[in-house]
Amino acid sequence: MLVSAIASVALFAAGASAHFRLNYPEPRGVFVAANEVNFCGGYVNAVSNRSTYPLSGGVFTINTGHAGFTVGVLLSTEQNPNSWESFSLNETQTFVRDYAREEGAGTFCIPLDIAGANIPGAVDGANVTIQVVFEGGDGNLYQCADLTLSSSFTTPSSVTCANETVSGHSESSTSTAPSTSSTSGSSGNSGVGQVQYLSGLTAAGSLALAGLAAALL
Ligand SMILES: [Cu+2]
Repeated sequence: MLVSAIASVALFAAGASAHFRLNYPEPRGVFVAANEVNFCGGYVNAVSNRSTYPLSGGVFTINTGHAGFTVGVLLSTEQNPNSWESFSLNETQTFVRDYAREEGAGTFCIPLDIAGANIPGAVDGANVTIQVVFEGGDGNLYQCADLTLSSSFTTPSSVTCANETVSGHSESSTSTAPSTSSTSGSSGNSGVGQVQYLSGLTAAGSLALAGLAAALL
Protein backbone atom coordinates (compact mmCIF):
# COMPACT_ATOMS: atom_id res chain seq x y z
CA MET A 1 0.00 0.00 0.00
CA LEU A 2 2.66 2.45 1.06
CA VAL A 3 4.96 1.32 -1.73
CA SER A 4 2.34 1.86 -4.40
CA ALA A 5 1.53 5.29 -2.99
CA ILE A 6 5.19 6.27 -3.24
CA ALA A 7 5.38 4.87 -6.74
CA SER A 8 2.43 6.92 -7.92
CA VAL A 9 3.90 10.06 -6.37
CA ALA A 10 7.14 9.41 -8.22
CA LEU A 11 5.24 8.85 -11.44
CA PHE A 12 3.35 12.10 -10.98
CA ALA A 13 6.58 13.97 -10.33
CA ALA A 14 8.14 12.54 -13.48
CA GLY A 15 5.15 13.55 -15.56
CA ALA A 16 5.08 17.03 -14.15
CA SER A 17 8.71 17.55 -15.05
CA ALA A 18 7.93 17.12 -18.73
CA HIS A 19 7.81 20.92 -18.92
CA PHE A 20 10.07 22.42 -16.28
CA ARG A 21 9.87 23.22 -12.61
CA LEU A 22 11.53 26.00 -10.70
CA ASN A 23 12.66 24.26 -7.52
CA TYR A 24 14.49 27.21 -5.94
CA PRO A 25 13.75 29.96 -5.17
CA GLU A 26 10.17 29.04 -4.38
CA PRO A 27 7.86 30.02 -7.23
CA ARG A 28 4.53 31.80 -7.00
CA GLY A 29 1.77 29.35 -6.16
CA VAL A 30 1.36 25.65 -6.65
CA PHE A 31 2.91 24.26 -9.81
CA VAL A 32 0.40 23.79 -12.63
CA ALA A 33 2.10 22.50 -15.75
CA ALA A 34 -0.75 23.50 -18.06
CA ASN A 35 -0.44 27.12 -16.92
CA GLU A 36 3.29 27.44 -17.54
CA VAL A 37 2.67 28.93 -20.98
CA ASN A 38 1.18 31.96 -19.24
CA PHE A 39 2.83 34.97 -17.60
CA CYS A 40 4.45 33.85 -14.35
CA GLY A 41 3.05 30.35 -14.80
CA GLY A 42 -0.47 31.67 -14.43
CA TYR A 43 0.08 33.54 -11.15
CA VAL A 44 -0.36 37.20 -11.98
CA ASN A 45 0.18 38.82 -8.58
CA ALA A 46 3.17 38.90 -6.24
CA VAL A 47 2.97 36.88 -3.05
CA SER A 48 3.09 38.51 0.39
CA ASN A 49 5.56 36.01 1.83
CA ARG A 50 8.63 36.80 -0.25
CA SER A 51 11.80 34.74 -0.12
CA THR A 52 14.98 36.42 1.06
CA TYR A 53 17.56 35.96 -1.67
CA PRO A 54 21.27 36.76 -2.07
CA LEU A 55 21.99 40.05 -3.80
CA SER A 56 25.21 38.50 -5.08
CA GLY A 57 26.20 34.94 -5.81
CA GLY A 58 22.75 33.35 -5.78
CA VAL A 59 21.60 30.31 -7.69
CA PHE A 60 18.35 28.97 -9.07
CA THR A 61 17.53 25.34 -9.65
CA ILE A 62 15.23 23.82 -12.23
CA ASN A 63 14.39 20.36 -13.36
CA THR A 64 13.00 19.31 -16.70
CA GLY A 65 12.29 16.31 -18.86
CA HIS A 66 13.16 18.25 -22.00
CA ALA A 67 16.56 17.16 -23.30
CA GLY A 68 17.85 20.33 -24.91
CA PHE A 69 16.50 23.63 -23.65
CA THR A 70 17.20 27.31 -23.38
CA VAL A 71 16.68 29.23 -20.15
CA GLY A 72 16.99 32.89 -19.19
CA VAL A 73 15.81 35.06 -16.32
CA LEU A 74 13.98 38.39 -16.38
CA LEU A 75 13.79 40.69 -13.36
CA SER A 76 11.32 43.35 -12.26
CA THR A 77 11.83 45.85 -9.45
CA GLU A 78 8.11 46.63 -9.21
CA GLN A 79 6.29 45.69 -6.00
CA ASN A 80 3.61 43.81 -7.91
CA PRO A 81 4.85 43.07 -11.41
CA ASN A 82 1.73 41.76 -13.11
CA SER A 83 2.43 42.33 -16.79
CA TRP A 84 5.21 41.91 -19.32
CA GLU A 85 5.81 45.65 -19.18
CA SER A 86 6.88 45.17 -15.56
CA PHE A 87 9.82 43.13 -16.79
CA SER A 88 10.98 45.72 -19.32
CA LEU A 89 12.85 49.01 -19.20
CA ASN A 90 12.63 51.35 -22.17
CA GLU A 91 10.80 48.62 -24.11
CA THR A 92 13.71 46.23 -23.64
CA GLN A 93 13.23 43.12 -21.57
CA THR A 94 15.24 43.27 -18.36
CA PHE A 95 17.45 40.19 -18.32
CA VAL A 96 19.18 39.45 -15.06
CA ARG A 97 20.61 36.37 -16.73
CA ASP A 98 20.88 36.01 -20.49
CA TYR A 99 19.57 32.95 -22.26
CA ALA A 100 21.82 29.93 -22.11
CA ARG A 101 21.48 26.54 -23.70
CA GLU A 102 21.78 23.12 -22.13
CA GLU A 103 21.63 19.89 -24.14
CA GLY A 104 20.65 17.54 -21.34
CA ALA A 105 17.52 16.90 -19.33
CA GLY A 106 17.48 16.63 -15.57
CA THR A 107 18.14 18.93 -12.63
CA PHE A 108 20.33 21.99 -12.95
CA CYS A 109 21.67 24.54 -10.50
CA ILE A 110 22.44 27.75 -12.35
CA PRO A 111 24.29 30.81 -10.99
CA LEU A 112 22.20 33.97 -10.65
CA ASP A 113 24.27 36.98 -9.65
CA ILE A 114 21.66 39.72 -9.44
CA ALA A 115 24.08 42.48 -8.40
CA GLY A 116 26.26 41.66 -11.37
CA ALA A 117 23.46 42.54 -13.79
CA ASN A 118 23.51 46.19 -12.61
CA ILE A 119 19.76 46.62 -12.90
CA PRO A 120 18.62 49.96 -11.42
CA GLY A 121 16.77 49.34 -8.15
CA ALA A 122 17.94 45.76 -7.69
CA VAL A 123 19.84 46.60 -4.51
CA ASP A 124 20.14 45.42 -0.92
CA GLY A 125 16.70 45.32 0.70
CA ALA A 126 14.76 45.70 -2.53
CA ASN A 127 11.71 43.64 -3.37
CA VAL A 128 12.15 42.16 -6.83
CA THR A 129 10.59 39.40 -8.88
CA ILE A 130 12.42 37.04 -11.19
CA GLN A 131 10.69 35.38 -14.11
CA VAL A 132 12.42 32.29 -15.44
CA VAL A 133 11.82 31.88 -19.19
CA PHE A 134 12.28 28.34 -20.45
CA GLU A 135 12.04 26.91 -23.95
CA GLY A 136 12.43 23.19 -24.41
CA GLY A 137 10.77 22.62 -27.76
CA ASP A 138 7.10 23.18 -26.91
CA GLY A 139 6.97 26.96 -26.61
CA ASN A 140 8.00 29.46 -23.97
CA LEU A 141 7.24 28.51 -20.39
CA TYR A 142 7.33 30.79 -17.35
CA GLN A 143 7.76 30.65 -13.59
CA CYS A 144 8.11 33.61 -11.21
CA ALA A 145 9.53 34.02 -7.71
CA ASP A 146 9.05 37.04 -5.48
CA LEU A 147 12.21 37.96 -3.59
CA THR A 148 13.67 40.41 -1.12
CA LEU A 149 17.35 40.96 -1.88
CA SER A 150 19.91 40.83 0.90
CA SER A 151 23.62 41.51 0.68
CA SER A 152 24.23 39.47 3.83
CA PHE A 153 22.18 36.42 2.82
CA THR A 154 23.66 33.33 1.24
CA THR A 155 21.95 30.34 -0.34
CA PRO A 156 20.65 28.10 2.48
CA SER A 157 22.47 24.82 2.93
CA SER A 158 19.12 23.06 2.55
CA VAL A 159 19.13 24.01 -1.13
CA THR A 160 20.68 21.25 -3.19
CA CYS A 161 22.96 22.82 -5.77
CA ALA A 162 24.07 20.01 -8.02
CA ASN A 163 23.48 18.93 -11.57
CA GLU A 164 21.96 15.63 -12.48
CA THR A 165 21.50 14.86 -16.13
CA VAL A 166 19.24 12.11 -17.37
CA SER A 167 19.13 10.93 -20.94
CA GLY A 168 16.85 8.84 -23.09
CA HIS A 169 15.50 5.66 -21.60
CA SER A 170 18.55 5.05 -19.52
CA GLU A 171 17.98 5.11 -15.79
CA SER A 172 21.60 6.00 -15.16
CA SER A 173 22.42 9.50 -14.11
CA THR A 174 25.39 11.44 -12.95
CA SER A 175 25.77 14.10 -10.33
CA THR A 176 28.46 16.70 -10.20
CA ALA A 177 29.12 19.62 -7.94
CA PRO A 178 28.94 22.87 -9.88
CA SER A 179 32.45 23.87 -8.91
CA THR A 180 33.94 20.81 -10.58
CA SER A 181 31.82 20.73 -13.71
CA SER A 182 33.15 23.66 -15.71
CA THR A 183 35.63 22.52 -18.33
CA SER A 184 36.38 18.98 -17.28
CA GLY A 185 36.21 17.73 -20.84
CA SER A 186 33.69 15.04 -20.03
CA SER A 187 30.44 15.25 -21.87
CA GLY A 188 26.89 14.91 -20.69
CA ASN A 189 27.20 15.96 -17.08
CA SER A 190 28.61 19.43 -17.26
CA GLY A 191 25.31 21.20 -16.66
CA VAL A 192 26.13 24.44 -14.91
CA GLY A 193 29.52 24.85 -16.45
CA GLN A 194 28.07 24.15 -19.84
CA VAL A 195 25.30 26.66 -19.37
CA GLN A 196 27.78 29.27 -18.23
CA TYR A 197 30.15 28.52 -21.05
CA LEU A 198 27.48 28.55 -23.72
CA SER A 199 25.82 31.70 -22.50
CA GLY A 200 28.11 33.78 -24.66
CA LEU A 201 27.59 31.60 -27.70
CA THR A 202 23.82 31.68 -27.90
CA ALA A 203 23.34 35.37 -28.50
CA ALA A 204 21.48 34.83 -31.75
CA GLY A 205 19.10 32.35 -30.18
CA SER A 206 18.70 34.70 -27.26
CA LEU A 207 17.55 37.49 -29.47
CA ALA A 208 15.12 35.22 -31.24
CA LEU A 209 13.59 34.07 -27.97
CA ALA A 210 13.51 37.58 -26.60
CA GLY A 211 11.61 38.55 -29.69
CA LEU A 212 9.21 35.71 -29.17
CA ALA A 213 8.56 36.76 -25.60
CA ALA A 214 8.18 40.37 -26.65
CA ALA A 215 5.62 39.33 -29.23
CA LEU A 216 3.44 38.09 -26.39
CA LEU A 217 3.21 41.53 -24.83
CU1 LIG B 1 7.22 20.92 -22.03
